[in-house]
Amino acid sequence: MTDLTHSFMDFSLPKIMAVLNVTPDSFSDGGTFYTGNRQPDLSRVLNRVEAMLSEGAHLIDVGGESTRPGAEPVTSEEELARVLPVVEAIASRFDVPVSVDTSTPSVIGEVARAGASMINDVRALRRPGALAAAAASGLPVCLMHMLGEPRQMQLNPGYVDITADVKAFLLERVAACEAVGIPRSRIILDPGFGFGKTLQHNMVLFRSLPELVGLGFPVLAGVSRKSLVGAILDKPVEERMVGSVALGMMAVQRGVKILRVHDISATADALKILQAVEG
Ligand code: 8Y4
Repeated sequence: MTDLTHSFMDFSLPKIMAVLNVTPDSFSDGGTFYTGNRQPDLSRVLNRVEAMLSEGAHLIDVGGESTRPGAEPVTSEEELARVLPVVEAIASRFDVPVSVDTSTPSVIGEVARAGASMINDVRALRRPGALAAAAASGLPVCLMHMLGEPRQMQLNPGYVDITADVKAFLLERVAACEAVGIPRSRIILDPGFGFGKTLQHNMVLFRSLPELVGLGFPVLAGVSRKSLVGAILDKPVEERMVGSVALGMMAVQRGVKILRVHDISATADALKILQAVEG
């Protein structure tokens, strides 16, 4: 484990994970780094990363697969072509941990070699070969709860008890990790807001964040610009910053240690206020 990985697993203060989408069809952050075809424009990516760091990002989450509802799957070759050059470029030029939003075993292996510091898997290492690849990488992993697959996850999500179901799912994935030699000290948990959940499910799950935190793992949460914010405010994605930051601070007050966000400087300011008051 590198020093970078070590310092990044120190959660005495909450951390800002900044979203860096390298998909040609990303809708949530407006910007695309694609000019021509297959590969993102690296100089533009690096400029964006520099800005993210100056705004207060602690961790950059690079994603090459669109996980928005209804999105078509990409091949592992395509995903690798999007993500690997970006991870290499960031890791070699900046002293910031890079997390990679991927479920693909070959991508896990390649980005680990390229200097990534964490694997962020919305499928919680359920793809065949993903557990073994993550174990071999030696990297920390974020295990996220999702009901079904992005293509159909919002069609008719149903739970017996959303909080109990999410906890049981995550604990089963923790056990699967431990069985392949990924130690508990390398595991981060995430309830997966918006992934196969109605507004009502998201709200109940949000209120039970302290219970999830009580499992003893660092908890990551992504609420930034999501439909739960939009549904509460009745606002489109480009008008959800304030609501996202407000909900993010409430998550931190409930024990969340990593916030996955689009609006970095606004989140950094809000966290400073929170810390100044709470000491
Ligand atoms: C507007 C903006 C509407 C963004 C929807 C979205 C999470 C995640 C995503 C999360 C972890 C997204 C990759 C979905 N969300 N990883 N990834 N936790 N660990 N949707 O909540 O941002 S992508």
